[in-house]
Amino acid sequence: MTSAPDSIIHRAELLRHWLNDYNYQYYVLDQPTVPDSEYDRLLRELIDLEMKYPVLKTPDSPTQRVGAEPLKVFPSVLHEIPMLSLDNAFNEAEVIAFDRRIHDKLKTTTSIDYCCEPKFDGLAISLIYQQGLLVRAATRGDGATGEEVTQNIKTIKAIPLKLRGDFPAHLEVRGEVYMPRAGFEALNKVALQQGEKLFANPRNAAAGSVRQLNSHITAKRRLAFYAYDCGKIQGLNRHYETHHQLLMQLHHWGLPVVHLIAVVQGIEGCLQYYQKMAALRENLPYDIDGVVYKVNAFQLQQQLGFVSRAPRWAIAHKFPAEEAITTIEAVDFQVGRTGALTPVARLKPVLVGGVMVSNATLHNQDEIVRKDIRIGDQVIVRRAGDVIPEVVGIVKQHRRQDAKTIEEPSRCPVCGSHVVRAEGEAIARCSGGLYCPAQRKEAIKHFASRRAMDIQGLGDKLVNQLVDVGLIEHVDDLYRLTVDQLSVLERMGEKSAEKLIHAIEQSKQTTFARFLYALGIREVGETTAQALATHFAMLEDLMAASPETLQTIPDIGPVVAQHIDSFFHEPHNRKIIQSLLRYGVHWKAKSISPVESGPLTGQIIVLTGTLISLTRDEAKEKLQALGAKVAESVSKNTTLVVAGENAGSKLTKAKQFNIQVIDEEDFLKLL
Ligand code: 9MJ
Repeated sequence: MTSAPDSIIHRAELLRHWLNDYNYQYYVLDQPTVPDSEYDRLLRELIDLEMKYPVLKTPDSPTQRVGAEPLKVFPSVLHEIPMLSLDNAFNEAEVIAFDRRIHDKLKTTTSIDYCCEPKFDGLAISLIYQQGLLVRAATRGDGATGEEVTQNIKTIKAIPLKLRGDFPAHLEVRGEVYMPRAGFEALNKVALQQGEKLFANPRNAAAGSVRQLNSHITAKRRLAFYAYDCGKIQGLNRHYETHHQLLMQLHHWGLPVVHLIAVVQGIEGCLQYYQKMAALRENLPYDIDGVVYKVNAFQLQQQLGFVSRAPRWAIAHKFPAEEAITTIEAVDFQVGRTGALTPVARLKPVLVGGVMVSNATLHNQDEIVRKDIRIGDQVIVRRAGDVIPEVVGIVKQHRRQDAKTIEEPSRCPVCGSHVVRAEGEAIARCSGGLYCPAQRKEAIKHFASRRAMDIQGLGDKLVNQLVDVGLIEHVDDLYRLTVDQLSVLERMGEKSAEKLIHAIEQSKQTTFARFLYALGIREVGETTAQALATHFAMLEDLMAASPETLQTIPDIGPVVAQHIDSFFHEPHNRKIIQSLLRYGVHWKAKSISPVESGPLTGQIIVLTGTLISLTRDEAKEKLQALGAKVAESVSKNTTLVVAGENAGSKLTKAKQFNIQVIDEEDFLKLL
């Protein structure tokens, strides 16, 4: 490569420095110092220099933002620390309950300081900076794995390619990529002129732009970014005590942080902040769909921890949902995975908060009766965030004479089986079970879904098609499919068939929790599946567990325990599970110690009796995180026994073997 004369090297350095500075002044400080034309002129000069002397290109050069060769797919990447979502509160009572839970958990009555932030309606992104350079950007994905979108993210001028000041060696910044309203309107205006499909709202436009395989297209979209959190940080030379301090530091490192953040005292302060933002909302240059409250002190955040996929120390307080009025043209009953019949209103299409809505749920027959909804009625339709739109009520004064009452069918609209409704239940169900093609289809869709077995490319339409032509009946049949069978399907070439077979093959390697979730046991969602997978070392143990044993697991009550028990007692389900395992569905056996080394490495600890301050599972997790192995029974290899209240035979045995025994107080000290 041709080396450049010193004067040129120097000029390129200067240009990079100026351009990066102008960007920072414009996007982070919100104080532009030069006109756009000057920026463009300098950028052009740098591009020309780099074209002539490619050695001059550096990863943080502003020219690196313009886009690269189109990608075929986004590589998937594992987040260093899972990216959490936020719990939602839809009214003041839920916010007050959140604050109360925090006080209860912290056992305090003094008011908590909260950091309040606007809630952006965009796409959550993780940015990794190493030695100050942006090296990786990824979407949140399912929280554990996301899609790598570095090249696209580099086109967003608000995101620094290089950090400023005294940055740590490794920094993961988290925030939201969003599309300001002006950018959104401009985009749709062009789309309209060119007869292309319009984006429904700025959120979809932002997500669609970031997930573009061609980064030249992303570069043309007017995207912006605000940072609101950090993931892993290494090599930090000072300590931060609060979330707000960290946000200020992010700002100093050159990241945009919204100026509307505020630290307030107590929940009263939060509610005042909410009112202020609700009043400001309309005049902001971007959409916000609520505000976020975060416990400000990191020490308290740590004590509060997480539940499922959200932190206990934060909540999103959503603005009220958007509503519109339209007419119900018809009502259909949809059959779900568990046979539940859901009435769905077919509406005259209407825009609700920027999204065209033509279907809305009526929930169940009791709701229809309670709200006195009839076909032909004018109704209020509401949508909030990503949830399915619902019919809230009717406009009574517009009731037409010929409005028709809605009858719940007595037979399943899909398979003709009897519809039954259990005593006291609001939900009517098709009694066809797996005889009913609708239930089978839904079970297979659920099995294949992203959070379950994650069979990429096996969408709803394809499942319907496969069941309709009789290629599959149950989930295990998926693993019998061949390329030849698939290729004859409509709109399925050999290439796509091969791809799907490959994806099905790949899905065989899964996790215990995903597998349990995929089975579609009633009321076993991801959290319960995870709790079951944590509790039981092996599937056989779970299948043999009694409802009583199941109820000892956190969050599993008598109803869920009964559903799990019935599921595993049903011969048909056992057969399908066996068949899945025979086809090679597998997961890594639970390692007793997930941590390779820690202060308790080498220790084999047994927990017995009742612990007061934490559950058995929490204690186990904590010990494992410190490197210990946690065993179920006392043996000669046991190094320590933790005895809670009413400890029994394990304690006796420990004494027999002369093994050290500690009580709960000492155990907490040990942790
Ligand atoms: C948004 N969307 O504006 C968080 N968010 O914090 C803000 N999201 C968040 N914070 C932790 N302001 C997880 C998500």
